[in-house]
Amino acid sequence: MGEPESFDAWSHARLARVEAALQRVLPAPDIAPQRLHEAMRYAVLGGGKRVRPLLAFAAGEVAGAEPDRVAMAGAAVELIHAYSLLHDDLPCMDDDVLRRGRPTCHVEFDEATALLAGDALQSLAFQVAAEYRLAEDGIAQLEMIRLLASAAGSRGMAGGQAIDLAAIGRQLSVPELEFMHIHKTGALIRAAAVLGARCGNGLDAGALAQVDAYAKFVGLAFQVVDDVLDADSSTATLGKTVGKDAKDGKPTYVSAIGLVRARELARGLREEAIAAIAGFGERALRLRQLADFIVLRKF
Ligand code: GRG
Repeated sequence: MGEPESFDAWSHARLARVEAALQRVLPAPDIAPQRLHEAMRYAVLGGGKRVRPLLAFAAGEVAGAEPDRVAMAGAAVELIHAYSLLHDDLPCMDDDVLRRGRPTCHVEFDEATALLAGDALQSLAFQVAAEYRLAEDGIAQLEMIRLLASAAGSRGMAGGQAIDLAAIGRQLSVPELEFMHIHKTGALIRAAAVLGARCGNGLDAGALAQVDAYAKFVGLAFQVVDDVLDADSSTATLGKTVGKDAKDGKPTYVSAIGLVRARELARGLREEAIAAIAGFGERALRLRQLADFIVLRKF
């Protein structure tokens, strides 16, 4: 066997598959109601790192999953992610005007359209998860849909957002920050990896738990790095308003422990993530590379 392709080549090929899946499932802009469909497409197709679908692909490789299935599972997760960013940017939440280097959806369209576009993206995610074959049998697929719903709901991402909103103006301890982010950002990242693994049928419960543990550490590392970048990067590089969390009185890892220790924390979480999947050997190459990408990223 020759050298594996570079991480860049691997991720470009998977990104192309996810974009194709998203293009396929999003309603065309000329279908009525046109403005709503245009807003949905604007929120989803305007860039983004697609970290969650890439995690699904990397975990899918451990489980021998078919790429077409993983692309649809990854697209479903990305639709939920796009809805969450869209609603997070609304005036009743973060009230932000810039996302992925462009005006946020409610600025480009209007608030009511943006709200509805988020609602419709969430519904579309579950439609996709139910409509396309993701697993060998219906029971396995039902469990995947349940997992996605639970990760997006009040015991997952939406719950984390509620904790986040309630924390404005308070400094949280590191365990409190961790609790918030395990829900707000971590739940969907974990779901992405586990769904990718479940698209294959090669992993038993113990191995799935290892993928989940990896994704829990990676999800936290992702958030710590997000806080570091928010304090130490530029609006031009990130394509979103930097320093906004501090300005809005939101607790962050940087405000809790400072930049240097936050960077150390991210590196430590990366090591824990990689240790969690040590048993998979070379099959976990892409999971290891993604952990590196998440911790070393500059945007
Ligand atoms: C509104 C129910 C509801 C939830 C919103 C995820 C979230 C909850 C809000 C996003 C706020 C935020 C900036 C969190 C920091 C981590 C994060 C999720 C960053 C954005 O994700 P990326 O970096 O974005 O993957 P791209 O644009 O690359 O897709």
